[in-house]
Amino acid sequence: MPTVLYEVKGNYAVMTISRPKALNALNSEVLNDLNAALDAIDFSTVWALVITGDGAKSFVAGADIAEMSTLTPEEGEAFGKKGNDVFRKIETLPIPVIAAVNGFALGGGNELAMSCDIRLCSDNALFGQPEVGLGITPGFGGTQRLARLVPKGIAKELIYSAKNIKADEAKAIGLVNAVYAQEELLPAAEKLAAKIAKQAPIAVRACKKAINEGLDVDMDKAIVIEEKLFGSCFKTHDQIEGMDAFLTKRKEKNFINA
Ligand code: DAK
Repeated sequence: MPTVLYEVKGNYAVMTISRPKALNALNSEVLNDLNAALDAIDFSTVWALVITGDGAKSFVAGADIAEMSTLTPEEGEAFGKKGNDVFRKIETLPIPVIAAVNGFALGGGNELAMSCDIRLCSDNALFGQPEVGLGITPGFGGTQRLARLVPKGIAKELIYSAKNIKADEAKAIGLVNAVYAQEELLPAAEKLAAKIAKQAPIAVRACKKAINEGLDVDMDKAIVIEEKLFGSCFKTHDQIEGMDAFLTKRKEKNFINA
């Protein structure tokens, strides 16, 4: 049985981490399945992705503690690299990725959510980086992404104290965009994915690249990144279609990702 399920719904898709007996904790098998599922996405037709966890209790309860407990330093580094490579793949995926956080997002679970572009959560969600309580540091980018997503002092407090926070606090610090009742979460995430997938995909992808790459450099360089991506949109089918629809007052647009 694959531990990652994948369903295409029109121009967006839903990927579900499914290892319910361990609250969807990330072992090597899940990381390998996630990597393979990401590699199999057909970006010519899938224009946005939702990632969620199986069940109503847990998004991902972290990296698998049983698997990690016996690792040597070398094996620990290799395990960290496997997770980091997959999470970086999500972060740099050409299309927007929405995390629908349906419960526990602890350790590697919070790190997975933070690799996505946008986070929505259920009202029973719980976020945290409990690693220091296990005698390790966050290993899938937690120290880096949390400190970039929320104020640095808050990131440090959460990481140093292994404190968990509930959905409303996650919203208050900007870790998630919105909180929903459990049964409303996936529909809301899918509605957002569908709305994104209605826009011109080449433009949406260029925006993701501009934001991600621009934030890593100073403003002078960042503006040039935007200029080049802006320029690359012109004379594409989707730019001509989008502007023609506006100028001819036409509601329906036929974007083709070219
Ligand atoms: N790993 C393995 N199994 C887990 C798990 C996890 N992270 N979380 C839950 N499970 C398993 C439990 O062992 C239990 O299995 P059985 O005993 O039934 O066989 C089953 O899921 C149900 O869990 P509970 O019975 O504990 O359920 P509760 O509702 O009572 O509690 C809980 C839910 C999420 C509060 C609790 O399970 C919990 O505290 N889980 C651990 C959460 C956690 O500490 N997560 C962070 C893991 S550390 C690195 C690479 C990566 C990382 C670090 C470094 N490098 C290479 C440097 C990442 C680290 C982490 O993510």
